[in-house]
Amino acid sequence: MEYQTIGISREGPVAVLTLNRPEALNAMNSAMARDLRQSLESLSKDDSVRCLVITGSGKGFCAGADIREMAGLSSTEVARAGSLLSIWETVGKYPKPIVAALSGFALGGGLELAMCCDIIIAAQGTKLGQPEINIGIIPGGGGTQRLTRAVGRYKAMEMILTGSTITAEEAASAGLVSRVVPAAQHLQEAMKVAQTIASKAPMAVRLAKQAVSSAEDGTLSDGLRHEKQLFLLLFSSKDKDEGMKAFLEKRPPVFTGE
Ligand code: DAK
Repeated sequence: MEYQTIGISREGPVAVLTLNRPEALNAMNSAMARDLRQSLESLSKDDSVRCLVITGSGKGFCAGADIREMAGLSSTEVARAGSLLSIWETVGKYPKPIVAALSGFALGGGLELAMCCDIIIAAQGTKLGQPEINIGIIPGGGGTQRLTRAVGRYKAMEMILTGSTITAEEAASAGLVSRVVPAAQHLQEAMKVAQTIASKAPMAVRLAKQAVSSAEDGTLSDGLRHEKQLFLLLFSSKDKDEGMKAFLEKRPPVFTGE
């Protein structure tokens, strides 16, 4: 299927979604949110897709929600803007792993989108921030919660209350990005990580993502209980038999997803 605001390509088991409104620094408007949501839904049903990469075309990842579109909206209209409202939730709850490949700008809703992904690779020179305060609003796509969990209260408060940006290197040392790579190599590096993930046992990948995600949701004891259940579940998978057998036989495993 063709979308107007995003591009989709495949490299074997990895699907790449490219935010594609470079004339507006890939600002997320409702058409893009709808395209992204529909493409994510259809990729979630395709078993041959094991991992996704989200990146941006042109000068950067995403400069946030589209201010031109939001400027005239009332709170009731924003609350009714279905796709825009749910895109961060859709990505945040996505069952397959998603790697965000950042360059240029990851601001506002763009940074919130990256924080909904599982791994964030940023090119040197990327600027990250929650500048909503500069236009009289606050983060609404999860930024106050996810940023605080990622970097702690004090760094998050500084970013959100001042609206100032931080560099990719500062973000990496604060734990906000997984890794900083040389300029223009973000997509290539994200693809390498995604291909590595895609080569692992699919059910183990899926449950590992679930288990790590639950560390953010509840108490430590709930999380440990959940991890134990998922861990035991994998002992009834064929891929566990294959993975361990392959190790003992000193050969690469052949995973089937069962
Ligand atoms: N929206 C619309 N257009 C944008 C844009 C944005 N967020 N960011 C950039 N553009 C457009 C610019 O207007 C300009 O278009 P033309 O004037 O050429 O037509 C073009 O992209 C290039 O931008 P600049 O000329 O400004 O480029 P510079 O390199 O000088 O500056 C910049 C780059 C990223 C520093 C600057 O463009 C900038 O400050 N942009 C705004 C960043 C921002 O404030 N982002 C936060 C937006 S608020 C929701 C959940 C979440 C949200 C909303 C709803 N719900 C649950 C409903 C999220 C809200 C936000 O993200």
